[in-house]
Amino acid sequence: MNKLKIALQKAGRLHEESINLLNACGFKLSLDLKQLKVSTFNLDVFLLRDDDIPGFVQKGIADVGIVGKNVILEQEMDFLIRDNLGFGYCKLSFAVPKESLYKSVKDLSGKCIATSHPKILDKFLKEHNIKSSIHKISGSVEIAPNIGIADAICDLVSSGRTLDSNNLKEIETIFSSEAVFICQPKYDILVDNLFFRIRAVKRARDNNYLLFNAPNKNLDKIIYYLHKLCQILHIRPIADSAWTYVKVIVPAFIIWNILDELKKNSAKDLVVLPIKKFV
Ligand code: PRT
Ligand code: ZN
Repeated sequence: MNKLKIALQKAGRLHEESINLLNACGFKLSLDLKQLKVSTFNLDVFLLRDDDIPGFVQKGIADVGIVGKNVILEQEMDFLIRDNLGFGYCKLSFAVPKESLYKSVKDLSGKCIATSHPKILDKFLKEHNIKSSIHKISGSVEIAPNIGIADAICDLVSSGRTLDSNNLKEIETIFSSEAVFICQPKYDILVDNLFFRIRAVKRARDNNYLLFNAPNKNLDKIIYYLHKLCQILHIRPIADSAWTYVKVIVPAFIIWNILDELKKNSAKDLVVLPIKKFV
């Protein structure tokens, strides 16, 4: 049987969530993978530096990979991206010393910007007709203004704590990044099957299952409200009562707004359940 070959980050910010996602898709991988290649009966996993993942997929050494969108854009391999994965969120932003007067990237014309993403930065500056010099650094970019080798930085930010502790402030964002699923534009049945499972897991994570009893006097109003936001699965009047039993699938990010609205309309016995898979 052909095995699916997948490239994942060996260690670092995307490692754990990548393994968790694959396990939710039915694979059985340990979180404590020590080797650089791990095989199960249906999978070969290559554990790599994240920067090497796009090249492995582009050359066909791996069928699929999970890597930050920022890495793909920096390596100009956007054609490999199939889907966003909903973790590893960050943004590529410009930051300057807190006391500096630079308010936007336009103010950085003629200045030096340190970055670990020189290609993305160069493209952005050209598109905005800004002439700055680029100082490439592979890591610890935030140190650059403090030691006098750059006026500003262009780097990944998530919580903003690293900027703050290096006396820097964010002034503009180029783009938002997250982990992406990559493969060649033409893919076989094994990849298609994994892609199908990933979508089912993502869809399940993005939604909740909500059950409740609605008072008949407010039922029309409640259903009208839910209709615009959710997928309604089931509406069943409860015999000899003034209540109707309702089951819906609700986007997780608005669950509290929906619960508030249902409470306002005197719904009771509201139960929210996680979904394991949603196909
Ligand atoms: O060893 P390897 O080459 O595989 O790993 P790496 O060191 O290149 O990458 P790693 O593990 O740091 O990040 C992997 C991916 O996670 C990145 O390519 C991004 O897609 C994503 N990601 C999400 C981040 C961050 N958040 C992040 N905050 N990558 C880096 N950072 C760094 C940032 O560069 C800065 O130094 O964290 C610092 C800022 O964090 P906050 O929380 O203080 O803002
Ligand atoms: Zn890296």
